[in-house]
Amino acid sequence: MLTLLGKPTSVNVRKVLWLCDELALEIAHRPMDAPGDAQAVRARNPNGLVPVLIDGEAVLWESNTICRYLAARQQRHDLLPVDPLARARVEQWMDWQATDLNSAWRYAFMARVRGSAAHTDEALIAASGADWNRLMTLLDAQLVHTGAFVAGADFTLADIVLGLSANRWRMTPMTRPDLPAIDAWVARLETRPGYRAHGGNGIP
Ligand SMILES: N[C@@H](CCC(=O)N[C@@H](CS)C(=O)NCC(=O)O)C(=O)O
Repeated sequence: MLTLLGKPTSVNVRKVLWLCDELALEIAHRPMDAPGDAQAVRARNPNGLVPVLIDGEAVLWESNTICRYLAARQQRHDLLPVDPLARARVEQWMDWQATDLNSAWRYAFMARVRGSAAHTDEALIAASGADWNRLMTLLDAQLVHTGAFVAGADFTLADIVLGLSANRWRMTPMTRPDLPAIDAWVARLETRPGYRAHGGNGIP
């Protein structure tokens, strides 16, 4: 039995929940919001962060790694191709999401959505928002290029990890450019029950 630890508001936890839906994989989800749960997470992930996946004796953390593991475990080569180049095209966008894109949005999101007292510098909020918009514009151009999904004609893990990011971007109160290819792609994602349940589910 698989168990996933992590609060359902976390984009990183929701990636895994959406993927489990795509894989028709049963998973026990523990939100870890009770007293003492933080210690239980830290005991399994030295970073103290979620998601954490437990598969029998095995414990894994890092959301994109968990997604790669589950897709490979279920031999879903449509989501994570075996061909080295096709796989790299999926992974480059997953890595871009985890590094460049995540670094860009954090300050603006913490300020505008979480109302964090540690993120009140208006110049930094503006800079974060501008960088976030710049990178989403770059993703829009990629979607114009593929005409379908992030890594090409087919739906892959890259669409799951970036679908969550796009939902967050669209739900954060800030100035955004019109990006029609992203809108069209999100409409394609909305046809998938897993996206509706865990991605565009009203939570930024
Ligand atoms: N790079 C990590 C980031 C994990 C992360 O930042 N998780 C957040 C939730 S999205 C977290 O655990 N925050 C602390 C908390 O919820 O207590 C991943 O992709 O799994």
